[in-house]
Order: sequence, then C-alpha cells, then structure tokens
Amino acid sequence: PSTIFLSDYSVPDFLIDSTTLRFELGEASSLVCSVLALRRNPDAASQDAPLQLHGTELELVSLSIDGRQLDDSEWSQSGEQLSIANVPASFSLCCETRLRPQDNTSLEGLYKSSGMFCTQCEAEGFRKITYYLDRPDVMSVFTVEIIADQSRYPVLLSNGNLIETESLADGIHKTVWHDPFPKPAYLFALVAGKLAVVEDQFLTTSGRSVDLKIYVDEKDLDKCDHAMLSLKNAMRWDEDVYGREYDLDIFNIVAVDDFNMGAMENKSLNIFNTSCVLAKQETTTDAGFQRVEGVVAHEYFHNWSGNRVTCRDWFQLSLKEGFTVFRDSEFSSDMGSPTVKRVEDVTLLRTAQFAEDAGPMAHPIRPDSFIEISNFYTVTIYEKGSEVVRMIHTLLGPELFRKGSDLYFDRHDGQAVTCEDFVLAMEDASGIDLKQFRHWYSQAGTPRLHVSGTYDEQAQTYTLVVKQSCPSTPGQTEKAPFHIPLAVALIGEAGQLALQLTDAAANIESPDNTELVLNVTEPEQRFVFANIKEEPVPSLLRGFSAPVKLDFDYSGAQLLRLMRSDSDGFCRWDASQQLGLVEIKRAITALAAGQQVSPDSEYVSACRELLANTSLDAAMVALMLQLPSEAYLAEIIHPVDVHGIHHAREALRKALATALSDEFSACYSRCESDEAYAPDAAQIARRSLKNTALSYLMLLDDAQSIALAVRQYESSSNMTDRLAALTYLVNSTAAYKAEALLRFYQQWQHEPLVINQWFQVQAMCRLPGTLEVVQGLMSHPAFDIRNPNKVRALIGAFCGQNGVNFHREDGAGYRFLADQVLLLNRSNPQIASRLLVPLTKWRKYLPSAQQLMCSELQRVLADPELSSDVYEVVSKSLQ
Ligand code: BAL
Ligand code: ZN
Repeated sequence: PSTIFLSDYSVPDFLIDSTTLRFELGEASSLVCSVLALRRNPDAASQDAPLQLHGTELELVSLSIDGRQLDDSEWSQSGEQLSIANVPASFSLCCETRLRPQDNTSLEGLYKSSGMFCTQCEAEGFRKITYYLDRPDVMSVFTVEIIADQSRYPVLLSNGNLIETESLADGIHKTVWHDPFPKPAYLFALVAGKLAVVEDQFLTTSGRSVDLKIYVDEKDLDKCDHAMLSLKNAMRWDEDVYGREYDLDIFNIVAVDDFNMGAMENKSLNIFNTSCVLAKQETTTDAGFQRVEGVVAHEYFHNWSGNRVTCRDWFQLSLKEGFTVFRDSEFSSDMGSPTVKRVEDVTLLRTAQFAEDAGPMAHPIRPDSFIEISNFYTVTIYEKGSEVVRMIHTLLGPELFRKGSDLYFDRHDGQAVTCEDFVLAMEDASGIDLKQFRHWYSQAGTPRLHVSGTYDEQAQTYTLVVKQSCPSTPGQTEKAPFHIPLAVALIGEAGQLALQLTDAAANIESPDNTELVLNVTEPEQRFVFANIKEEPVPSLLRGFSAPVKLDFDYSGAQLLRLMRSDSDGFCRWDASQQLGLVEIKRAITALAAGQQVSPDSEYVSACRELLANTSLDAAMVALMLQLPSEAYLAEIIHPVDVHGIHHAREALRKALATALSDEFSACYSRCESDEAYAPDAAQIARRSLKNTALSYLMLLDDAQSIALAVRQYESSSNMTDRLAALTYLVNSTAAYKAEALLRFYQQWQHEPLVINQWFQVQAMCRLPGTLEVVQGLMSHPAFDIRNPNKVRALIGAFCGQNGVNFHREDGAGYRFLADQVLLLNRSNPQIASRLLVPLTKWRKYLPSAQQLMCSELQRVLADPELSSDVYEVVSKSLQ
C-alpha cells in the first residue's frame, strides 16, 4: 500500500456539475447507472490530462461518453483508478456498474443490514458504488432514482427533497430525490427497507417548517423519543448559539444495526448505528441516553460544520470533526452539567488521546500523510481537534469566537476548505494573532508544562515559572513552542485572590479579576503576581484550558485545599485524582514489599467529607470518589505493570470501602429514590453516586452488600441501575451471578442492544478465566462477528478495557486478539484495524509483555493478504 501526502495535494483536473444516479436494487445483485456532467477544471495545472476516476470492487457493465459507448481500448484500469484519455472539455459520462450489496461485509459503499439496503460513503466508500471523482473537493448536485420491490422495500430514501414517487409494473416502485446543495460524494446516502417512522416538526427562526423523521425497525418505535427531543434541542441550540438554521424542508434519520461508525451526517439523511439513536429507560443506561443526545446533535451540527462548509481533502478531517465535537460538547454541557461533561471529556482525552499521542500512530490533528484514511478517524482528530478549537474560543472569548465562526461560514459557504481557512477566519474576525497557535495543527505529541511557584513574603509577590516541552513523535523530533492558554487562579485561606501581573504580557481576565488566562508561548516564562498577602495555592489549567500534561509539585495539604474548595470544578476533581494517584503509588510500593495497603488518614477524611457533602453536585462527588482508572494510570506509571497497578488499585478501593463502609451505606440509602425515571442531570447524578457507593460496598464481599446488589438488580426499572448491579455481581463471588446472567439473557434476547451490554459485562469481568468465557461467548447464537457492535461489545471490550485479563502473563489474550484481527481483516478491515490498537501500545509495558505482544504483531504482519487498514497500523506500530 502506498502513502498519500498532504504536500502532494493538487486541485482536481475535472469538476462534476451534476450527478444523476439510478439504483435498481435486486436480491442477487443491484445495478447502478450514473450520469455525470463533467468539465475540465479551469484551475487545474493540466488541461489535457486523462479523466481518472476512483472505483473499487466494481463490475463495470458499460461506459459511454455523450451517448457513445466506449470500447475496451478507450479506457484502462490500474488499482483503484479507471483512466479515459482524450475526453472533451465538457461531456456527459454514463457508467453502469453491478454490485452485490448482500456480500459486502466491509460495510462501506452499498450494503445490506437486516434486510435493508444502506450506504456508508465517508471517507472513500462511494467508489464502491460507481466510478467517480471520490474526493471531498469535488462537489456536485445529486439527483437519485431508486427502484426496488415495493413490498420488501416500501421506504426508499436519499438526500434532499422527494420529487417523484411512482408505482411500476410487477410490484416495483420508485422514488426520485433531488438535493439542491452541491456536495461531495462522501455525503451521499441511500436507504431502502421496511421501516417504521416517528415524525415531528421543527419551526426554524425564519419560519421554515421542517419535517423530522426517524426511521427504525417496527419494534423500536418506542425508543425514538429521546433522539427526537435531542434533535429539536440541537436545532434550537445551533440557532441560538451559532446563528445556524436548517436549510431543507426535511431531515431524516435512519437506524441500522450494522454500522462501522456511530453515525453519519449525510445531507438530510443521517444514518445512525442503532446504539446511538435508540433509547428507553428499560433498555438503555444513562450513559446511553447521553450518547444519543450527543451523537444526534453532533450529526445535526455537521449540516453547517462539514456539509455546507466541507473539507478540501482528508488531511483536513479535523476541520469538520474537531469543530463539530467542540460544538456538540458545548451543547451537551448546556443541556446537562457543564463540569461533569468537562471531566468526562478530559478523562477520555487523558487516557485514549494522550496514549495515541505517545504511541506509534501519533499524528497532528492535521496529519501530513496516511496510507488509509479510515485509520485517521481518531481521538486525536476528534477530541484533540475539539480541544484546539476550544483553545481558540478561550483565546478569543465567546463574542469574538462567534464573530469568527460567522465569518468562516459566510466566507466559505458551499466550499471545500482547509484548517488554515478556519484559523484565518478566526484571526480576521478577532484581530488576534494566531500565528504561533498554528503549531497545534502541525505538531503531534502532548506538550508538557512544568510549573513551579514561589512566594516572596517581603515583596508580596507570587511567581509562577512555566516551562514547556513536547516529546518527539514519529517523524517529528524537534517541536517549536506551542501557544498555550493557561488559565490560573491563586487560592488563599478565604478564597481566590485578586490577580495583578507585574508585567502586563497577559492575557484574558475574569470579570472579578481572580482568574487569568496566561499566554504561554516561550520554552520558559515567568509570571509575577503583585500584592499577594499570603502564600496561595495555585489553581492551574482551570477548566483544562489546554490539552497538556501539567506538573506542579503540590503537597498533600495543597491538594486537599483544592479538592475541598477550588471554585473550578475540573481542578477540584483533578486534585482528588492527584491525591488518588499518590495513594495508588503508595499501595504499589506497599504490595511490592509484602505490606498491607492503608490509605493516608487525611485522604480518607477527605473522602468521608465528600460522602457527607450534599451541597456538591452528586455526579461530582461520584467522580471524585472514583480513583484514577487503570487506563489513566498506564499513561502515568512507566513501564506499565498491568497486574501491579490493578492489584494496588483494587486493594486501595477495598481499604476505602472498609474504612468508610457506614458512609457508603448511608450515601447509598440517601440516593435511593422511587421517582419516575428521567435522563436528566439531577437523576443521572444521583444514580451515578448511588452506584459508585454500591461498587465500593461490593468490595466488602459480605452477605449484606451482595443482598443489596441482588435487590437492586431485581427491583430496578431502569437499565442504569440494573446493569450496574449486574456488573458488580459478575465481578463478585456471589453465587447468584450465573442466574442473574441467564435471566438477563432470557429477558432481553430479542433486544440486540441489550444483549451487547450483556456481552460487554462478561467481557469486562476482572476475575480470572474471563478469556475463556469470552471465547465461549463467540459461539453463542447471539454473537455475530459481522456485526461491529457485537465485535466491540465482546472482543473490543475484552482487549481494550479489561487490562488484567487481556495482559495475561501467558500471552493468551494477545494471541486471541491477533486471531480475531486476522479473521476480520478479510471481512471488515476498518473494524480489524481499530481492534488492533491495544497491541500497538506494546512499548510501554514490562519487557516480558512487550515480547509477547510484538510477536503477535509480527504474526499479523506476516499475513500476505493484509488490508491497507491493518497493514498501516501494524507496520507503523513495529517501526
Ligand atoms: N463523519 C463521520 C461520523 C461523524 O463524525 O459524524
Ligand atoms: Zn463528526
């Protein structure tokens, strides 16, 4: 497979003014006829280049230009390119291809899922449908005719407006759709199937009435309300916060079972993985409800950030994804608890994204090269991309940021543009220089800030010295200093101190002058605060103002002060995590020396206070009581001794449970409630704290706690509480767990999304023997390796989230993963390469693990039929 470089970008030689597609959908095969109005691009370097179209795995039936059939000598094919020499300056190309969607297991292009035809074209799936200029900077107006059996496929959908429906002979019918907005092929979509629909309406600010429809399997009609409400909230929010209105009279969502991604923002026809659209209290956890809200909003927001203004090339993917993730996280934050949302986002970033940035696949948010673009739908492009947009928001402030986004949308509406165009719009609208800030787009790796603070009592000054560095990443050894917005406050005995910098080089101030955003731009910088009358505790990186690792040598007492009283929710939570980290490190040392784990009494007292604190958001209390995850610890403690970390963390949890058992019990009782279920912030917070308390109590392994979990399992009317109880039971010694698992399966066997949760609970069980359980479940009738959700629930959860079992010392976990990757490589390369990620991090583990992991990677690499997806990940991870 060859590497594609950003530096090789050139404008397309041809443009496609209009695209007319006719699909004749059949059981054995389907016929696609495309008519493309092509013309030479006046901006192209060459005006006599051959027409080169992308196409893969296609059966070419016929090809004609301006009505004249081409013979075989007039075109040639090589790899994914079909070349036609000697074409006129402007012409109509007609191409017929035959497809076999029912055999398409890659779930790219046109395929069948549960008897329904559907498409997935981003990034390069359209070339599996017909020969085309399958690149995002070729935008065309699409008209689509769909012809299919009426009884099997009563619903026929594509993008834009429905302009014609007709019943034809022999029980066949057709619909014709026209999308007036020019779009790249990756936003094309088609759906044909037997689907039920939930309908609603939305009135835009300017008075356009939009029909909202969610198409699902008949049995799922009762699970669409939350998605519909989320969609309407998102439409209103985008008008209020960004001034963006919806632009067509119809907005469709379709739910499909077999889907590689979470969802896809095709123009006016969003296609969703069922897991990201269906929700009801009996089948869906609170986290599931929140995921639906976030993903529905994300896909909707793409209508502007992605569709109206799209990407010039795939190196610019973060232009639409980073910006849209930022938009959806602000939306979720406004719909629920901002601090909790921020902590959740930071947690994902600091585990998954920091790990990616430190590993063999590290790449800037605008990569310079790739082999397979599907491998770049990463936490870096999405989550770090969002953090970069957030930093621009912080540096500009909300008003100038809005001015910048208005300018960006106005300037580039209908265009395919670059990350540079986005930054330039922000700069032009605000007058703020973002020259140095641009390094965030081109440099990979997580910057590190070393901060030290000195109080001078006599001068009454407090000085922060900030040093920045960034580790080398593949292909990038030298890094220029970043422009880092560092939000700070100084906490005194009675609260935050007024801030007055002696050098006015800063910066953005809070209205009451007690918080500043420092512009960190140099390798080393000094910030001196005047009129500081007591030695403060610095509160740093408030709100996680930049995606960096920050070191400050806090004492335990300072962290306790931040944990108890910092007004910034993120810093308050982070102080609890830093204290937890200290305790875990002590526990590792104690266990290695054969000693008991006994947490520091001040720390236990702080946890006791938290458990009694009813004024703090219950969700925050829950998050602060949860120790840093094993995945986060693996980012901090090197080399990673998975088993040592796991046992120390568990021992510490058990010690806390023992010391605070009365408090956990009281907290559990206090959080019990019989009010009607609602997925709102207050209830979600209460359930989260209740289940955190139960998880600690279960570590006591006594009859009383087990009885509590059994009672919760049996009496819950919502999946959040039921699944939490099941999880704790499965991880316990309770005899009841086998019966609970059986009854759960029997009750929910007809709900695939619930059965996925059942697979996942078992795959994530920390007890020994889980690999054998997982291997056994692979033959369970409910498991299907062709369904990505099932693969993620069983194999993905085991290998990615069950460290202690995946990293079995005999290497059986690694062998298992490599086997599955080799199997999936043939049927669904995207899923295969994604699954492989836990093995690629081999360098950070103990030497014995490294060796075993490496040899499995080498076994994968030796497969002669490796897809470009898997090849890229495995070869880069071994470099
Ligand atoms: N564009 C792919 C799915 C998403 O990020 O919305
Ligand atoms: Zn997206």
